[in-house]
Amino acid sequence: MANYYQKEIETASREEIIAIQNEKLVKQVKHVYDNVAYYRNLMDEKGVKPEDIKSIDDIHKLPFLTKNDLRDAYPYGLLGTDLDNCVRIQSTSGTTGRRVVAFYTQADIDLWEECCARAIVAVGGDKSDVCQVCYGYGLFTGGPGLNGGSHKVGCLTLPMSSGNTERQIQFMMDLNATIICCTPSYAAYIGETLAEKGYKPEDNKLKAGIFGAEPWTEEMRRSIEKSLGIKAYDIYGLTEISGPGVSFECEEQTGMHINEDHFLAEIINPDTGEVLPDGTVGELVFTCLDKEAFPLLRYRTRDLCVLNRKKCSCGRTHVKMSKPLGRSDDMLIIRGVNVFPSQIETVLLNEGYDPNYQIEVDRKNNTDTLDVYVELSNEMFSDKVADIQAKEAALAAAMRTMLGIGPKMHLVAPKTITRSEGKAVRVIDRRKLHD
Ligand code: DLL
Repeated sequence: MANYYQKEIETASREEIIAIQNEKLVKQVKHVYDNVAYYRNLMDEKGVKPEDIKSIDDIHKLPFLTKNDLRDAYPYGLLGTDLDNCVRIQSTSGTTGRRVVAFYTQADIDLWEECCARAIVAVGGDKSDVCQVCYGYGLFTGGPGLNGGSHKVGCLTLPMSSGNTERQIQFMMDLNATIICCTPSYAAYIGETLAEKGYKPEDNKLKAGIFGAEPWTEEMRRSIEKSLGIKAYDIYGLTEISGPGVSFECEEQTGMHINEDHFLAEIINPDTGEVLPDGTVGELVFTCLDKEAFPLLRYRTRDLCVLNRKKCSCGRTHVKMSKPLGRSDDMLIIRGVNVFPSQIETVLLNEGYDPNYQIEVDRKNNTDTLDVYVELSNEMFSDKVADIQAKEAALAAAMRTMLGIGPKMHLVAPKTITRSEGKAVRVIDRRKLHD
């Protein structure tokens, strides 16, 4: 039997959800037009007035916001309220250009933490649980978001932050953690470290993990579930829209319910901006229906995914999004072929390798090169060159079938690829350095 944190809204009928969205959108557009000069200018340029937005059917009339707008408006240009009313900032881990800084009022924090609480209850969490949060704390939204959600549910919260894996394991075992929240790559690393210490998956008390903040495949899900002896659930979010909990997986594990009472989702063609029907792959766009301090309208996430409104067996009625299939900006174009890092991960895990790999793209003599470094486990390791070469050739062939191009495979010794405690860096694109 499914449990809900806010049953009424999580299982509301489509008509009820649309009525809520209509009412909130009309109010929100007015709020933004009156308070955010940057967006008012965009609306004026497009010739749209708040009165033109009477329901969610009119949403396509509004201008989009992109990450460039956030950079242009940095830091205060998209504030929807007086700075005095704000109680928090969070920020993205952006490595290039200006960081994105998002502001929150207390009401914004409450709404965000409630979304995270919904996610925790959806994986079976309640006040009897011990919830170990090993997403980073600080400017990154992962730690603070899940921490707040865990409090709201009433779990005993272990605010571990990321890193110090020895201590993570000691607390997990000594304090009987039942739910763990971290990036999937860190979960894989914790699983690997537990095994090295001689623990079997059944030795820990964990029952569920809430993993997100980076792309991960179904194969990775199965591998983590096996190594930790848990059910692994996906959670999605982005700083600009609040943080983790914009959407979350339920017991069905077939996509993430978007918290539609707060975030209105659209899928668009990333090249033309045209709105696409449900079931089509495109770029996810969010409108914050009731955030006060950072009320982004039609924000283009650059995440590519599919929306699905099929009835869910958990009883939740909110639309589900697929795992992001990649970001429109992290798709690699190699010799003209579109390659997503997730396809490489799928092949590796299907072929029995651990999820420790790195992808290197470069351009030599005007030709793109794709090299994939994959770590061998102790069991797979061999000191016979012929063995390794045969494995590399088999992997390259499997990659060619999946990707349409054959990368150069490099099998490397155990423990030579750096482990990640937060978001894993899977791709190094050296072409960018030459450009
Ligand atoms: O990563 C928020 C978060 C924290 C989500 C903890 C889940 C758990 P940002 O650092 O702003 O925020 O990065 C947002 O990360 O646009 C996606 O490209 C990617 N992302 C987030 N969750 C997932 C996921 C946080 N479950 C960007 N699967 C987003 C794939 C994800 N990619």
